Amino acid sequence: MTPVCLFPRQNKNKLPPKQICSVDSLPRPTLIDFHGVSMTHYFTSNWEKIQSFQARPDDIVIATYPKAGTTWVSFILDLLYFGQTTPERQTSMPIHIRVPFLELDIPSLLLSGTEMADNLPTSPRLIKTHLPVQFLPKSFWEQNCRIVYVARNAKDNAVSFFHFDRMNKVEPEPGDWNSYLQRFMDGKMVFGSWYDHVTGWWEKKQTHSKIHYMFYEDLIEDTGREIDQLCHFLGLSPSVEEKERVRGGVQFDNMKKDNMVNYSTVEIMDSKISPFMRKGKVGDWKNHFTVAQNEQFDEDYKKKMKNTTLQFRTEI
Ligand code: PPS
Repeated sequence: MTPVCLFPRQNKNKLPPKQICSVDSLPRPTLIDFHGVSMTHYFTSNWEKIQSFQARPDDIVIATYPKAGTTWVSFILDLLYFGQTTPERQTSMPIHIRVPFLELDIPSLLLSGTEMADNLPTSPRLIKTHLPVQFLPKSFWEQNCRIVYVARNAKDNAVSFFHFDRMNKVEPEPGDWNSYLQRFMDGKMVFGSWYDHVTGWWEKKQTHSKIHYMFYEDLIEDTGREIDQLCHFLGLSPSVEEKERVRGGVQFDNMKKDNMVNYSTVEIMDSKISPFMRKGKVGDWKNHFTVAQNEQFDEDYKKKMKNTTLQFRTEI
């Protein structure tokens, strides 16, 4: 069996890779019903440690439904905080090590997300999660941590998730697009229903001032404006030049060719099937939805979203 390295060799202060088995020996997981939310065991097997995770007041949580722009915002935050002080991070440390994925637990392949977060040497610590709001470890609320939530319109989110599930060997088999879209509408996806996720965090934001709720479509429309608003929320005041450097660095084409943020070093993902940095557009759903699928989706969407003030743009 060939050992597989999820991470390139690292320097001191960076966590060592853990490599016990080959990715190919891991079967694709099946969905389980976990307290009413569809999940796979890769995100629930470490549940006690996740729930008892000790947050620090300056931790920053990047919370999203999968494929909403997590990596984009993670990279923006990483550059804002550490781009100038420790530029070597950008060339030697993949983004999933800089910003650990709290609930990820594949013991035979890598350190758990909680271990990686516990060992982060940075201040603040940037921590990624896809957990629905009701599952966020209570310590983050107790410590009154800042939370950046990113949401993306349902149609593009579903398309991006479909291609991700095709290429990611630790996701459930996606099946064909038509059945996948039906599962998306039924909430039978890893991390559950998109509708519950985005509205659950939206409702929480109405009473919790430490949540900054962002939209992928706004980031596409005007990345600089969104960086300004993020800085305001975080209490950061970078120079105009620094903000411009961040804005330029996080453009899709730059991230796509940057091995430290494009997940090409992560062997559970097969970028020959579909690259992680796939299209990065608003409206790609039009290349996937048939007219009938679109009508059915819109009708169902209206029912599911009728009680929320949350609005999305499916084109800009
Ligand atoms: S994950 O696996 O949940 O962390 O994925 P996530 O990072 O949330 O989402 C991946 C999608 O975000 C797109 N992306 C970007 N779009 C535009 N500009 C930039 N800089 C950018 N960075 C990431 C990425 O291409 C995925 O979307 P699709 O539609 O599949 O291309």
